[in-house]
Amino acid sequence: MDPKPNTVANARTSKPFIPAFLSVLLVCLVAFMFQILFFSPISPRNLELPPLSSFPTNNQLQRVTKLGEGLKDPEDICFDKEGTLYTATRDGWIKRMYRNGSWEDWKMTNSQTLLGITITKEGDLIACDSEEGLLKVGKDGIVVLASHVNGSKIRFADDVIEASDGSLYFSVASTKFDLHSWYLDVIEAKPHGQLLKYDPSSSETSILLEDLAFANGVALSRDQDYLVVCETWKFRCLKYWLKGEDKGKTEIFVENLPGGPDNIKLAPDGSFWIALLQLTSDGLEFVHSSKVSKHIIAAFPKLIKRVNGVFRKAMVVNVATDGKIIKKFDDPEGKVMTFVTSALEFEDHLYLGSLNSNFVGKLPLEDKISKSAE
Ligand SMILES: *[C@@H]1O[C@H](CO)[C@@H](O)[C@H](O)[C@H]1NC(C)=O
Ligand SMILES: *[C@@H]1O[C@H](CO)[C@@H](O)[C@H](O)[C@H]1NC(C)=O
Ligand SMILES: [Ca+2]
Repeated sequence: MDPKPNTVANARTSKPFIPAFLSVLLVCLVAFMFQILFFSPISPRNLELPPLSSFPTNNQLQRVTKLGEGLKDPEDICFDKEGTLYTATRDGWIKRMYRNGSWEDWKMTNSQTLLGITITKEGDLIACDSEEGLLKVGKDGIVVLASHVNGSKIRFADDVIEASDGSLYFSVASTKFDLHSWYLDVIEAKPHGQLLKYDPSSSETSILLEDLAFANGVALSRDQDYLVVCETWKFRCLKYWLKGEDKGKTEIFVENLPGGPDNIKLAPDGSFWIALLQLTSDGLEFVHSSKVSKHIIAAFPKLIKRVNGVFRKAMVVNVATDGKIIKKFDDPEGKVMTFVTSALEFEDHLYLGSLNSNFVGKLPLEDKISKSAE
């Protein structure tokens, strides 16, 4: 066989072959992009990320002890009057841990979409079900308290708190996206969140605030004169006045947080603990500056894991009533905990919930413990 004629033939055909190949590739690419843009589930907007935090990073969250290992993604925690800890897990159980450390499968809700929980004065547990709305779990079994507001189904209820008059204030993270595609709300960067109020005397639910940027944690101030609601992808929390001359008005409580605020809890001293999601990274900074990359990520959800830091780190902050950060605890490499969504102070310890851990974290607050020992 003589390879020469072949080589000549190849040389002859390769010339028109390359432009033809390229144009086919180009057509495919254009069709592909058209497909991605045309069928995109999002209509995105660019977003500026907050400046880098000057607060130094530490390893404090790596010191947690693990409670109830085997729990499935305990997003939130609360305590009742007896000091029993409750958490809702992804398998549908509300589980609880007695003071003596023993755990009990308390109630089966048959819901895989439970998020924020709180205990009422009456001793019932209220849970946000991101598909059903607001649930009451207690002596009477499981009751849906609120499933609709202003004629629309309540979607993606996220966190709830009870005021002393029995009103339940709760957040809707997004009226457009659901729990499983929460990151689409983040990369779309348009506000679809709400703050709602359930009035137990009329059983009515009303809208207090709309157009919130992924409304997440809600907490009441110690005097219940205002409520704080977190806007995750705006890296800030808002103060909504419940009493006084500013009643019904909203102002910024804290902004430029070093992460996206998830749940927020009132601390015994009147300050707040906020769990922060790692929604800043070089990758995300690029994504938030490019609508095309947002559409591509929406078409290939697996890409989000590459730029999304929530599965790689954990961070919580303690914020004073004037909005200043007092303390910050990190697990910067995600060695022990990642995706921490809740931080609750109880008897000189911080209890931590997470959407990517199989336990509740417990961290001694050394400064408080040494103070009470003095
Ligand atoms: C812990 O306390 C609960 C409730 O009082 C009780 O039912 C349980 O048996 C106790 N467990 C242990 C190991 O003492
Ligand atoms: C309630 O629904 C009505 C009719 O759909 C609408 O016009 C109104 O703006 C809604 N109110 C709020 C607070 O969203
Ligand atoms: Ca939450």
